[in-house]
Amino acid sequence: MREDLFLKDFLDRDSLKQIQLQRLRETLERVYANVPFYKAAFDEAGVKPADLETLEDLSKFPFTVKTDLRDNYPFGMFSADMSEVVRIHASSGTTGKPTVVGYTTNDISIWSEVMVRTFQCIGIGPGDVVQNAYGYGLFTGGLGAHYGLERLGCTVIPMSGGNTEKQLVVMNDFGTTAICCTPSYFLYLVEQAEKAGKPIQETKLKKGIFGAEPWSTEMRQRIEADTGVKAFDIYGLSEVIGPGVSSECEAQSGLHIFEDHFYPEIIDPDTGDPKAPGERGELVFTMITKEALPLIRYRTRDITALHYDKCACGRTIVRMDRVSHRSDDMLIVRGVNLFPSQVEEILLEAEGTTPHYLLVLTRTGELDDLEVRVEVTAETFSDEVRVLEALQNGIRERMKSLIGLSAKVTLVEPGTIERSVGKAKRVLDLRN
Ligand code: DLL
Repeated sequence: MREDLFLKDFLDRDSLKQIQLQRLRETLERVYANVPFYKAAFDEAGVKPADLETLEDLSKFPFTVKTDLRDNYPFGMFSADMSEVVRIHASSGTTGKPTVVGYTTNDISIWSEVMVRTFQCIGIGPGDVVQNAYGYGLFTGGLGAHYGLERLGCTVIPMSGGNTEKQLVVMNDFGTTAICCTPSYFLYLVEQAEKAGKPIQETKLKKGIFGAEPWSTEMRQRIEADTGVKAFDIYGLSEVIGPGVSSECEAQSGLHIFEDHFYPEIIDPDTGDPKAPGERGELVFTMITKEALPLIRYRTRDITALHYDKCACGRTIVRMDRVSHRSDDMLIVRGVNLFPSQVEEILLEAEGTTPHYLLVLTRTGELDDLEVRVEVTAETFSDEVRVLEALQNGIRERMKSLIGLSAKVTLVEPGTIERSVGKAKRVLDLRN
């Protein structure tokens, strides 16, 4: 029997706010009673759960940051007894201990609900054969998408990440109609499919459910133009639930946040002050229905803006702009602030490049050097030196005029930059 979870995306905003307020109150009570960290943090800020009379009052409560989870490693922030925790996931991060998250039975049910709503946004349902190439394991991508797909009634192929040859065999033989993976892994699949003589265009694949890493509008255009696969952006993070926090719909004008479960705010990342709708800033979430790990005002570090007007698809839930970068992704090169996404846009606007690139940072004495390595297509690579030089100069000049930075641009042979099966690595910082 099909569930009408769908309707939850179309509530009138006043009813939605009532639901949010009620759930927010219950959550504040829950963490104050169960989590020593929150008892101490609220007491120190001089606030009690009962002080929340309106949604705006949430700004009186303290933020939670990633290091709070690390300091209370592994289960110190949990709000449920371990006997009620039925699942653990973790995100590795680049340094130190992983961030550990937990779920009760009810949390798992909410997670599959928001994943169902994600796939409904994208227009996937029973009859679709979905190849799930997000990693299964401690990473939330694989199992998160899996439970949603099953609950929705799709045919799910639990591939996990990697094993590229087999992915392509399965895609052809099982008639995959939609694929879940990171956009960078999809690019790799496209490339390998071509090499194997059976391009993606010749398969039944129609839709890609891409997320877990930043990717630009230019990247989407390339994917759609080159493969005919419609590329949808889905967003989430382990600390909030995993994938299923927000998703694009078929109108593709921002990602709908499932805000009856995850209450969003935008703040100024430097001062912590709230920002108005439409203004860009750091995205902050309070999980208002989770039991095992409801975090209060969790700072994601992801930069975006919120839009409350009704979407062309009719959904009333708030939309966020696609996340092009995190506040902690920023590189400072010779005093110039730079996000890898800015370079990606410049590279993909140029004719003859591929979406495979790497930024390499080195230091000579006190001076930073930036090298932009980008793969070019096989046809471009075999072009005359004059053509290659023109491409190189063009990119260098765009970098200089748009970002204000002189960079060395190196055009490299197709297939020479390392591919990833999960999140892509775009920066190699050798400065320290
Ligand atoms: O990446 C959960 C996920 C799995 C989302 C599958 C979508 C699909 P974490 O490993 O905890 O969780 O990483 C979360 O990845 O704070 C963002 O910085 C980034 N991120 C996730 N989705 C997107 C996206 C999963 N669509 C961190 N666009 C987040 C840009 C994204 N960045």
